[in-house]
Amino acid sequence: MNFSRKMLLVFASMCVVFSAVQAQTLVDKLRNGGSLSFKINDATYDVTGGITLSGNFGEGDPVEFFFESLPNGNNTGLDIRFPIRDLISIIDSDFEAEFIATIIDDSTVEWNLRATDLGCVPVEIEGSVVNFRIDLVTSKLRLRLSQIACQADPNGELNRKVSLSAVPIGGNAMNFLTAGGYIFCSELPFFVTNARIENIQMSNYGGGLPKSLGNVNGDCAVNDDDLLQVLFNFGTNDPASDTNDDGQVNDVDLLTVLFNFGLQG
Ligand SMILES: [Ca+2]
Ligand SMILES: [Ca+2]
Repeated sequence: MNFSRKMLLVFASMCVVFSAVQAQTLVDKLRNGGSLSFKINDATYDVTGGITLSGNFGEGDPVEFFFESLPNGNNTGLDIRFPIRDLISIIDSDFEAEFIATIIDDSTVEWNLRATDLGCVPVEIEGSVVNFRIDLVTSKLRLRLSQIACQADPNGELNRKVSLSAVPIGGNAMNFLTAGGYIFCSELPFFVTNARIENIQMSNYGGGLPKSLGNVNGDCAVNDDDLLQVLFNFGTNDPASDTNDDGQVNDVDLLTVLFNFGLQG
């Protein structure tokens, strides 16, 4: 064992002994996970104006939404940006929707979307594709987090384990999507059409800890198991122990484990 590795081991031991695990809120755990597994199980839609329709969406496909801090956001690290079709599959547009996060309390996050001028986009309505000039989309989602046992994503979407469930609270006032514009993309008054999606039922999961935070053994904690795995694979190219995917297990990966030691997903 060379000198630098000895020093790292000493440093490692000190970090483990003195590691003060700060209390993490459920919102912190959501952020640490890096993404949300999002799945709509059902929702109702009501369209009025140029056409009148209502019905149920039924079950959608699960989607992984990645967290970031967007320029228009509140620096929560929980904003989400994605093509609008990932949320509402009947809108065939890659318009990037920006859901801005607000932390309501230690276990509740609200996301708000306001998008204008999506242009003339194809929308699938009851099996037919109709062009819709969408001038305004608004949406709000308020999700309450609760801790669940560390487990594989029940939606089958994330490639890490999850430790949080996120369910909508506040009813239709807090969970909806509206779209307004002109059906057939025609700016005549009788083509003005508004749509509202509500009664949203969802299964969302998050939390857990990615490999990039030093959780190399795929559970929901950064602890001595991860430290030992990195030390035993030190100097190899073991992909599971390579926290930053640079092809080497070295000091950088060890420090990643140490700096995040004590984190719980
Ligand atoms: Ca671990
Ligand atoms: Ca590495």
